[in-house]
Amino acid sequence: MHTATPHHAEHNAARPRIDMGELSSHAEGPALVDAVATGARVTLHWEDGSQAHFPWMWLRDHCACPECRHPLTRERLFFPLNDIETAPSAHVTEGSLELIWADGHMSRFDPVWLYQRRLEDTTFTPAQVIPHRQPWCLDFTPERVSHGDFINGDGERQWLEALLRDGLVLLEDGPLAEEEVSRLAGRIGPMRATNFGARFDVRSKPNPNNAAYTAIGLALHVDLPNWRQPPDIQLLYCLQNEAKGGESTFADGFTVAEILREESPEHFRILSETPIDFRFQDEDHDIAVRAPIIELNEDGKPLEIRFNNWIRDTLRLPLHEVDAWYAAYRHFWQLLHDPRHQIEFALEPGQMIAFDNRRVLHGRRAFDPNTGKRHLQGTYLDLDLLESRLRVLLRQR
Ligand SMILES: O=C(O)CCC(=O)C(=O)O
Ligand SMILES: [Fe+2]
Ligand SMILES: [Zn+2]
Repeated sequence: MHTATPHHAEHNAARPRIDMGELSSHAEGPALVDAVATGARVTLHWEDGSQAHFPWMWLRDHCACPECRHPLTRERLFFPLNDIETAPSAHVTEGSLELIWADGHMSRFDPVWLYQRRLEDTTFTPAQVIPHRQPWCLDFTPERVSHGDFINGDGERQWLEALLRDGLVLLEDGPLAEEEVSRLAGRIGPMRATNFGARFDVRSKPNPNNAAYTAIGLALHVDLPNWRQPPDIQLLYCLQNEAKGGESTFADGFTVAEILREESPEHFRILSETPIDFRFQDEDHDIAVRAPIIELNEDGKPLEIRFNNWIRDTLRLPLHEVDAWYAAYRHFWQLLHDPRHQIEFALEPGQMIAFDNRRVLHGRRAFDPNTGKRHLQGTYLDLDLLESRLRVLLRQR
């Protein structure tokens, strides 16, 4: 984009906010050679021989002048509420498309910006920097990023990409400092607060309101599936782990759901089509939702796993569905806890595990609080903020 003349850059500098980082590094593209007005649209021709049509209404809506897009917030100010009754005059001026509308308003468009947005080319998506989710293979081990690299080097980007791709990433060699988890989370965005607070301590407590705050072993689970919107990302920072036991376990819920589908399409169907109740209650709260254990997206792929046996509520199903539901649940449970689908390791003090709580299940072995202390500090983050942080980091390169 910065191949534009100064005059051009001035007029077309403000363009949709999502493009700011992306386009500055993809400045090259064919020159615009011709603009031919035909009815309710214009046909543009580029020097590489390609052509594309743009409706007048679309162009008017995307005008990036300071009247149509706020020069500081970069947000759209124009409302597309009136149809375009009179076609504007259209010219290629100093390489850009210049339109003068019936009311005298002028719009200028960068040729490469338009080229990348040819409406005939439906492959254009602005967010290619976000890695695709990759299912775990049988010998999956989490990527490790050192705390020092995260703070001072390229480690934060590597950490974000691994977390988005694998749903699990290990940070290591961090300080044994209270609240380090909050400081790390703060780089990404505000912590997602729940009924357990924004930042919680995981250790054996005298009057626990949650299985995590005891010393018992925790079978694989996701946190807070009793919320309509469970937390996306969980961070657990290890400060002490001297007690005997207490190893962490993880499984990729999406991968195991696919294995369930292969082994028993009927069990998969039951768990993905049958909503059940989840509910947490203590002195101050009663948070409940009804949803299936495996939620699918519109392509039939797993989108969210709700698996947490402690806060599964009374099973409220028609009598004839009950036995089949338990058989399906047992099957999924066994596959998740199959050592081939699970990874296990002890967190060391100074390590932080981060995982996608709506995809990857976590658990821990029982520990014996008489043999030493075990203390983790945890918090949650929103996936939107992770993706945002990655886009911003890549924009600065
Ligand atoms: O103690 C652990 O390792 C995990 C506890 C847990 O499940 C949690 O904090 O959500
Ligand atoms: Fe948990
Ligand atoms: Zn304008």
